[in-house]
Amino acid sequence: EKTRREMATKTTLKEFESVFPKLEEDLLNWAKGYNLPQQYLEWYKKMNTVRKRSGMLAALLSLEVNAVGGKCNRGMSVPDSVSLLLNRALTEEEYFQAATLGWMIELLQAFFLVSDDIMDSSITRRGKPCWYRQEGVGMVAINDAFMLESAIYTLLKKHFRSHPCYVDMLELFHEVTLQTELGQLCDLLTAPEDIVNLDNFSLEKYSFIVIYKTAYYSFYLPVALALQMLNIATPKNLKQAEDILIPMGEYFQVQDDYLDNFGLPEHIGKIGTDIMDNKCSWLVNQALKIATPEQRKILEDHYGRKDSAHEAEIKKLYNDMKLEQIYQDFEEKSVSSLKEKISQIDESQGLKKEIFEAFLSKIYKRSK
Ligand code: GPP
Ligand code: MG
Ligand code: MG
Ligand code: MG
Repeated sequence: EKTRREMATKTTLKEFESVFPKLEEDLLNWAKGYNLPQQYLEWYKKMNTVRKRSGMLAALLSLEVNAVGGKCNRGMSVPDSVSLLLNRALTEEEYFQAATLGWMIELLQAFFLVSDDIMDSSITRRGKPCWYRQEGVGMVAINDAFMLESAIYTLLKKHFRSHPCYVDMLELFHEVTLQTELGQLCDLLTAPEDIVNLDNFSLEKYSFIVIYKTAYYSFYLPVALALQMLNIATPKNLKQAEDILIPMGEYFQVQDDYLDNFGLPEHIGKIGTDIMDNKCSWLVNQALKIATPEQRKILEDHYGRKDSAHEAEIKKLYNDMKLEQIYQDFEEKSVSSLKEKISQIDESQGLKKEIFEAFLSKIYKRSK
């Protein structure tokens, strides 16, 4: 007899990616409907010659650029969650619907990352120059980001217009986008460019920032969409999901902050910028918590300066302060508290513990 896990087969990146060309075609047809000049459509067909410049196409390609090297964890978790909720493998039609919702999360993510890299003056993303730094792109990237966002609603309308939860899905995307923007606002306002004031940082602020800028769209959104797709979302099960996915998303962003300094660019595909960007990162908050007066002075003299010699002083301090060990202890504590929360889930509301276990096992001890 097959176990539940075998029946509820997990999607693969290849399978998930195979859905994208169909959605890309929908978006292209939509652009055609607006009489997008023929030359762009032809360029688009040629693909490799188009890389740059034209808004819609660059935006689509920027997604491809981002998606191909990406893990697609957020997107793939929609079909996986739907399958676990149904306790069986999906039909072709169900898989397509769930993967389409997953791709909409990937579009949202692409919209955020293209924008975030401009705001953070980042250098690389997924092992390549950030989109705004690619030749011929520049500030067209801002418009590309807007178009990536618009593509979500084009696809939602095309594929879910007559779904009973269409309005709920629409509202969910709008709300999660606003939540992410609020988190990003606080992230940026706690990191002014030329004023370093360490008193501005705190773990309370940190927690607000990361819950909003990361946890809602990365963790809550996929599960909420899976419930809505199956038309079984209720205020109660959405709240249950939120209560566990938000702390999990917080832990995920702590990992991101840790990897910004301690990760290898070859693994994480990006070069850390948090120290130079004066970010209210988990690491600087930990350092401030245990710093001696001398160590605090080092932080004051070198944090948040756009200069790699200053950055090196902070990196050295983080090593001296054994932040790596503090992080590992935090990771173990977080994971056991998350496991405890998962074990207490009341499955009578339609949720399955395995959904959350799947999320956790994908991120535990991640190095990228
Ligand atoms: C991750 O922060 C947060 C986001 C990508 C959300 C951006 C939100 C917008 C409204 C644009 P990060 O800067 O630490 O991510 P990374 O390390 O990947 O640059
Ligand atoms: Mg960033
Ligand atoms: Mg950022
Ligand atoms: Mg980061």
